[in-house]
Amino acid sequence: MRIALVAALGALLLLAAADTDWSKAETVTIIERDYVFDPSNLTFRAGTPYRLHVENQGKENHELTAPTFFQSVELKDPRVLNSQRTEILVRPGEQQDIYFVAKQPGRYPFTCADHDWAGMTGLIVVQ
Ligand SMILES: [Cu+2]
Repeated sequence: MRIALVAALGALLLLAAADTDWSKAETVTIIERDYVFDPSNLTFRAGTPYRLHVENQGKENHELTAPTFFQSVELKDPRVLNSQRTEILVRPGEQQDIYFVAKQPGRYPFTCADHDWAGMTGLIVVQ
């Protein structure tokens, strides 16, 4: 009896994790230019689904490189990131969406891996 109850609870927890309603995701837009993120500071609430809309309005490729952040979130579709799950590439004039739920409050610095030397950096805060 107790084992069945534990199994049922486990199944419920799994369902809850898989049950994120992405249609309710809040959109946050970040623009990439040569060589800056606008805005460079982003704040998210843990447990809330977001659509992070990344637009490259520059003339060069830009990444949004955030290894610790991307490891710590639930992603709707990890395939939008690179295979190491550390960054997303957006080509000039293109845009990408990352749907995620942040799990862990904290401060997560990010960069464009190609242009951190030029000051293309920012900070994500999860509350
Ligand atoms: Cu860049």
